[in-house]
Amino acid sequence: MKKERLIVHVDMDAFFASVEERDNPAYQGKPVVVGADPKKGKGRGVVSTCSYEARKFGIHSAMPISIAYRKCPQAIFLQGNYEKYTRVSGEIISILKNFSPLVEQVSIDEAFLDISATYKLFGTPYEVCVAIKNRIKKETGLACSIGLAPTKMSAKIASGLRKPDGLVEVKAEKLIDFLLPLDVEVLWGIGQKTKTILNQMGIYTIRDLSVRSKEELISLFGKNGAWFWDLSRGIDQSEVISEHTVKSISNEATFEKDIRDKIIIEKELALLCELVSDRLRKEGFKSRTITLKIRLEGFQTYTRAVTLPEPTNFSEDLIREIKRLFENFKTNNKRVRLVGVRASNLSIRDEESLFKDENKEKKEDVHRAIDKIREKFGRSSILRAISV
Ligand code: TTP
Ligand code: MG
Repeated sequence: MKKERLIVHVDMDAFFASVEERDNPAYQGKPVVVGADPKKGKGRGVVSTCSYEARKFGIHSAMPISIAYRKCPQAIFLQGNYEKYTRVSGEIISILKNFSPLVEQVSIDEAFLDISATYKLFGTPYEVCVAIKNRIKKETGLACSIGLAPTKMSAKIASGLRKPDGLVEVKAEKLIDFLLPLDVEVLWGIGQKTKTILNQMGIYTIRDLSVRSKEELISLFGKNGAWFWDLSRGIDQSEVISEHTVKSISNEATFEKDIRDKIIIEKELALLCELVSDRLRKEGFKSRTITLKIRLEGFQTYTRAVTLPEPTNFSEDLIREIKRLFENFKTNNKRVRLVGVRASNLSIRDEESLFKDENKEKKEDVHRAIDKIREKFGRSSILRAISV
């Protein structure tokens, strides 16, 4: 069984218009339309977005600006500042990264987070969402809506349900009940064309779809049919892909000249272990598989790996394991040209019950303190004896 996931979808409310209102208090509470210049009703182009106040007049994104003008000539029409919105978007993503390293930005104003491994640091999953909303409000002055659910698709649907300033949680045991009454078009991949075909078959809601056989859907829509069938039952394994979903962290060094002296090689390896464990801690990971890479004179390259019973990001663990791998490696009296250390099989730092082990926690505190000192004074200020 796959572990239950907690996915958050954040979508800013009336994004461009809200930024404009924030920066021009005189606009607040008024209908604000961002888009093409209406030129007193003769303008061409469309509405990018509008404030919720303007939506009361029937104005919406992608509507011709001339129609928007006709519906509400007294609205504040702005051409917008894309550079500014991009900057604010970046600020929001930075805020989100405080709550999980797994953040996937999907458009200028929306992102997914996988908080399965990190929510305990902040309270319940619901409390994480409240904290995200508060922090975005406090730091950017803007409101967002959030969906919290076991899958990406349902989180996205949930965030749209109580806009603006909404927060909707769909618990795993309620996922099917949540999906069944919804219109089929909310399912990912169902556009106007597919919807029309489904409607012709008498399928309007997800419930209608879920009672059809998988084979029937496959015969109609090919591979997509299987995907629709899964989605209608809440099955959606798609993962939150952060910009750099890191698979491994490694550092290597080439000696200025090929080396035979084991002490020098061990010193270099210890330094590489320090660098790798620094990066693991900084990026919030622990690793279970540590790999030694050795290139000998003549360019033959070898790797030796060990998988640990428990993940770690402590440099002394890496140094111990790498040292052992190196001791068991036969150089056949050849000189070494390059060495490398790789940490893979990564998990997010707080995934395991790290708070249960007091000793471990203290050790982590020490490492964090060392990291801080290094940040301040440079990495050479504290190095374990062997790598000095
Ligand atoms: P959306 O999130 O779709 O809309 P929104 O944030 O304005 O409003 P909502 O509260 O419903 O989420 O899009 C985000 C921004 O992208 C929006 O502020 C402007 C821009 N955009 C366009 O320029 N053209 C469009 O057709 C749409 C849909 C959005
Ligand atoms: Mg939005």
